[in-house]
Amino acid sequence: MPVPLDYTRRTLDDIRAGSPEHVETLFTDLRADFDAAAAAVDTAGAWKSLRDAWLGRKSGILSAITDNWLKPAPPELKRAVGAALNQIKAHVEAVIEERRLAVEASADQLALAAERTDLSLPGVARPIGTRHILRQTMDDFERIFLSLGYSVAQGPEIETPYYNFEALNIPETHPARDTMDTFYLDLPPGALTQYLLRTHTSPVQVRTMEKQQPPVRIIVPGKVYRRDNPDSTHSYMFHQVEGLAVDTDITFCEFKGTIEYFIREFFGPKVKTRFRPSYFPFTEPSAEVDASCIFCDGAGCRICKYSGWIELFGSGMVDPAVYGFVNYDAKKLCGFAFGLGVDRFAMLKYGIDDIQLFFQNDVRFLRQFS
Ligand code: 2NL
Repeated sequence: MPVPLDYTRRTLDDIRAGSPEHVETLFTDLRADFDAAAAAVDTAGAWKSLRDAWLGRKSGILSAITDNWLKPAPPELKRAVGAALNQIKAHVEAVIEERRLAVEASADQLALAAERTDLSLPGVARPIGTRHILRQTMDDFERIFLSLGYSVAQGPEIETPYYNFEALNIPETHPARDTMDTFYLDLPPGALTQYLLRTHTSPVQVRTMEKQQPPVRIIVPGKVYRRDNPDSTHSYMFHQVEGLAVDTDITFCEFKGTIEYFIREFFGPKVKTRFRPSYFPFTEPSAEVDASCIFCDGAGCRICKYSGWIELFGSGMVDPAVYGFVNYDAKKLCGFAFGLGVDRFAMLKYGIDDIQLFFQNDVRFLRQFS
């Protein structure tokens, strides 16, 4: 804000020629000019310009007025000009300080407004995942068997024919090799061993028995693979839990009691169990385990094909031939084993009619089991 030189020159003449009243008018006009300029100040930059324009030592308006009005004033007006100058100086200094506080306060207000968090805004709803229903089902199996003193064992999904078949008493010519249509891996040139994707989790039990002397009580949850055409009850990858108990004094009674306890823990206390004779190469005797239909309580319905029973899984007393492969003494040891489809159990328990739903990962399906 440059000093209005014209104004000071004109007023200098006015002061030389004027009366005390005239001096008062000049200072009133000057004050009005300042007040208008001060009122317009709304930023830190404008405030600095105002201060420099009016209070600057060398080129400020008040310095100019001291030089141009007070010094050359005739003796009879010097007192009036001096008093008026002191007054306006005090006024200018006070108002400039006042404006500084006001500008700083409004800058603070702006900064605060920009930083303000609106606590009434709704939060961002983040979708929360759930454990997959198959994982939940396997966790249930693990909980039940851990409570009976079993441990959880795991092993490779890529296996050799020895662990997947031979050691389970399924020789090369055995028809069971065909029924469990197997994925064989391409042989690298010069490879001596054939590899395959395990068709059941039994090889993990074999590996456990190789490493550990009885007593053995384990369950083995995991993925298994079979060359099935996908439909609502088949998938080339599904989940199994197998169980194995081997000790010196295990009876068929412990076997039945364990299975019945497990079925009731899983499906509820009302469910009845029945054992039907069956055949597996790795158990003798073998039994198919049925449960009374959980949909009709055994009365007969479409799901159980009006039989009142639902086939659940296979089981049996471990065939002594299996012990031979793991250097267990078949004369002193006894045990039982079972193998069940986790996917099938989950479908029955939660009324799911298509196994493919487990693997499509549609959150509308998955989040129903949170
Ligand atoms: C089924 C039912 C079964 C076993 C798996 C097993 C494992 C060892 C020894 C003896 Cl190491 N048995 N597992 C026993 C009975 C049934 O699975 O439907 N499998 C084809």
